[in-house]
Amino acid sequence: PDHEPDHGVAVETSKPELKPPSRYKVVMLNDDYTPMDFVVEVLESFFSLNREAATQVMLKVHTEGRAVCGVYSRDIAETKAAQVNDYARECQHPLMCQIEREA
Ligand code: TYC
Repeated sequence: PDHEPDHGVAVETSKPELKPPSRYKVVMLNDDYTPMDFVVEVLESFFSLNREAATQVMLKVHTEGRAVCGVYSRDIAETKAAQVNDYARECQHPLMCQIEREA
């Protein structure tokens, strides 16, 4: 015969997804009011940075206006930015994070 008979085994026929999912940067923005030690504490607790790395990121935001805190899947990046913004507001600081799709 030209081809084997159908034995009823299900075969995946959908088109394979070839592109990997986009990654998103969580970017922290400078402001004039949030205390430096609060920013360091936030970077340590929400982005798993040690004191030294958190201090470096905080100083980069302070001097350059913004810095990347981490790069994640879209869901994780959105959640981290929202958690930081909610926590900062709870503590009555204007500290802000936003997310940006990686180039
Ligand atoms: N610029 C703030 C100050 O002088 C410190 C600061 C750093 C605020 C980083 C926000 O994301 C920030 N107290």
